[in-house]
Amino acid sequence: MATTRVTSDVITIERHILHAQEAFPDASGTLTQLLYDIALAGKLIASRTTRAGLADILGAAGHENVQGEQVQKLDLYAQQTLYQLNDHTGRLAVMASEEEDDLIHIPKGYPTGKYVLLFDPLDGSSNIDFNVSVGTIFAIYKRKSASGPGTHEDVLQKGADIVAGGYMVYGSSTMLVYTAGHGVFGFTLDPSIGEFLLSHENIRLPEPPKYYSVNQGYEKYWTEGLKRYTRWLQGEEGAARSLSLRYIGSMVSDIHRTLLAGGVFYYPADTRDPKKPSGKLRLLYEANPMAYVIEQAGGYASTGRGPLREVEPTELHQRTPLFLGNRDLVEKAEEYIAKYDI
Ligand code: P6P
Repeated sequence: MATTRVTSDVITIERHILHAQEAFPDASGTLTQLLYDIALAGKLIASRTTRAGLADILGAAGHENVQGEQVQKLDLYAQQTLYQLNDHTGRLAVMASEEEDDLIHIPKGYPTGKYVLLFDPLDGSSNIDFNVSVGTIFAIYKRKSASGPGTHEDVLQKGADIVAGGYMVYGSSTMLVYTAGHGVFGFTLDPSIGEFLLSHENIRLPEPPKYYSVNQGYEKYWTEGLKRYTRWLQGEEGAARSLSLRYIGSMVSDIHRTLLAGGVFYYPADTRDPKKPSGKLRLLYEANPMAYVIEQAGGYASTGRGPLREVEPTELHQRTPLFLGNRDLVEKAEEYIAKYDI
């Protein structure tokens, strides 16, 4: 008797990754399992960011919950969740996080593996108290050292060498967006079954783009090139069209919208503070993975003076100016900066 497949259109992230792995006969499945672990971390973090008990997500509320635990700040919860799901699996040589000063080594007694995981466990967490979407950003590399505990060399790799990367965004719904170099795929969490289901197949930056996204409150600190570039985006300076401004102040949300609606997100060098000439955003675990997603979707990511993913990192938490989105918009930024800024 022919049976109707009731689940043929239900593609879980596990099923998608396994199918994608079939294209790599020599794949050991380790990267697949690592992506599963990250998706599980996303489910656990989402359960905290969306659950009704606001008191235990509004940071360290200074009281114990019903289990007698000291309520943790959500970003520390996210950090611990990603660490504890990955420290014992034997898939990683080393980790690094926005929350930790130095390398996060695999504990003694557990095997090390061939991958490196960099992450910002909860980007934008200062917004959580205002119910603004926040996100987790991750980047996966192959280790460069031969074996044993991972090294700084394993972590300080340029974005061009990334193996897989993406983000989870905890908003009106929870989404996981990732690429492993063969297109960008989006999965939306169905809380009723606890599964990420494929909702956005092979995402491409749309044309024409709709928005530009920058904190215009800092315009008084901008260089001439940046001011003229922004006026071009607004339709002056002989631009063919004008874009609307959207800025949430939560990088994952601003870039997720850029990916789906088209446009450009930029956080330029910060001339306000000579100690931060490279802007606010971090190269290794914020800019590079987001740049990889955008470029796999047909866009381009720049420091304003050249390809972002070609920057050779020298420090774990180094910052970088960042322009990413539709290629023509980002290249126009490079043109204005080259023409007007020394
Ligand atoms: P500003 C959030 O604090 C964050 O790290 C990113 O998520 C966001 O893009 C940026 O800072 C916002 O910074 O200076 O515009 O408030």
